[in-house]
Amino acid sequence: MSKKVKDFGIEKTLKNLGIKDENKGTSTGGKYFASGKILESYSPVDGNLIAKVKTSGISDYDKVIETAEKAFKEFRLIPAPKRGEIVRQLGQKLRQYKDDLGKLVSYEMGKSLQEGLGEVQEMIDICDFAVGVSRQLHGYTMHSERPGHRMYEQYHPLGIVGIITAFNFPVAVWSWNTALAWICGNVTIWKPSEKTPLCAVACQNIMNEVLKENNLPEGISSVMVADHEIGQRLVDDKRIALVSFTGSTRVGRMVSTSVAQRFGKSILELGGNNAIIISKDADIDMSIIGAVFGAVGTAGQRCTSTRRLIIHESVYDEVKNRLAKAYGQLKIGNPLDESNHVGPLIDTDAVNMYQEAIKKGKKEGAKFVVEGEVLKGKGYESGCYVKPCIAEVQNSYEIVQHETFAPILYLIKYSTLEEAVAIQNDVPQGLSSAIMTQNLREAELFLSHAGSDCGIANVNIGTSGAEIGGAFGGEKETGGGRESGSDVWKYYMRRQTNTINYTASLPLAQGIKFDL
Ligand code: UN1
Repeated sequence: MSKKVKDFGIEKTLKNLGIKDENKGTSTGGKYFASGKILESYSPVDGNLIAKVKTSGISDYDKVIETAEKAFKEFRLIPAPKRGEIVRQLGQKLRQYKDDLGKLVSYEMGKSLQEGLGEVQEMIDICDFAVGVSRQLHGYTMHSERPGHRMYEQYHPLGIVGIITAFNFPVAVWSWNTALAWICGNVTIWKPSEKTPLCAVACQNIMNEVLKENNLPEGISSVMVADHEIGQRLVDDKRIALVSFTGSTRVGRMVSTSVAQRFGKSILELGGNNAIIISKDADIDMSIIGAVFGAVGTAGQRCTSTRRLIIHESVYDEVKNRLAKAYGQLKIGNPLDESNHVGPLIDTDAVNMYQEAIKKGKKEGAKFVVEGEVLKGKGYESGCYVKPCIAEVQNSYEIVQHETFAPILYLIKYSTLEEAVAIQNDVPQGLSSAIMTQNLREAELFLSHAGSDCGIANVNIGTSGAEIGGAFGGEKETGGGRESGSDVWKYYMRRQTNTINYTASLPLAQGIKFDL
């Protein structure tokens, strides 16, 4: 381990989280096992090898599924509020491990320490939320058309829930899915991103403590650090009742098709192409902060990152100049050093995509207000640090229609609000959107059926940083799924309608006569 790693106390963090130099990548709640190839996790922060993980092979996969199937039969018998108690204990453990887990997220993924800690806070919040929901898994009761009959709906657990997550939220997205899946009586199998395997092992270690302390059987919470072949197996496997997938629209399309082929259920949380409309009536100070955080937070690698600013012509130059000034003050560097605003991209492939997008944009006519650049020299040895950039574009450019996971912000000018809304909606994706305005008419129009077509629409808030209490997800090529708050638990259960006759006769519905 390099000196640099020691400087930020990473060695101690890894130890506290139970991460060794060499780890095995499969656990069903107890001892780890693995028969696949070795995966090395390098930090984008300094390019150092953090640790190795032996991945799950096919035989491990079968063992995980069989253990999960067995565990489900037991776990579904535990009353929902008691399952909530398990989730409550996970929330407590996460409070205890918050500093270490937040730091590991920052070091393995590259987001700022503040954002790493924020991600763990989202995990704690969803646990608290799920504990409450565990006492509220309710259905409707209806009046039957027949006398002496009662009708109602109830919800039952699905079985095994497969969770496939992306590198950019390497711990929180697992917890959104798993906390709800568990209170609903399901068991979960997690296939994390191969880019952030240690975050997954750390979470499983924390959950394993909870399972052990409660004498619960193996198979309720499993992790498989594995490649895409195992991922595909999970997607195709009839025994997996629900697949929750977070990732690109390209892969999501394949996942959704495969799951639909076997009539499985899926929750898709795919790409975004999120815009903030900055109106003539916007508070400009607030708009600048919202736009800059939205665009450069997590180095532009959130699915909710702000990619487009649609700015009214009367304030366009002012906003452009102030953004350029703000970008000039951004400090880019080690995300564990809290004086830096922007950390690295996840890897050099992401850097290449950033460069490609800039090149493509220029070819299409983008005019760069703040130029992009790959940073070199001291502190940037990993090769993953880039300069956030800003370009003036037309919304119709192919590159603007595309989600590039990097800090590239596009500026587009508008003159009427109807035009701004049309531009905002004129992309294939539909995750998050926002308007900055102090004008009630504009705000309400933006939120109306004639306004934003996204799953998330905010007023005087940026596009990222959603709270867990609301349903999270988006329309169109974002996939239509919803995760975390509100009544999203219903996605993790199957609905059953029950009609009970408590009379001595058997009247048929719709008044049909059938006498023998
Ligand atoms: C994601 O980028 O996949 O709203 C999730 C946000 C976070 C979650 C983002 N709460 O930005």
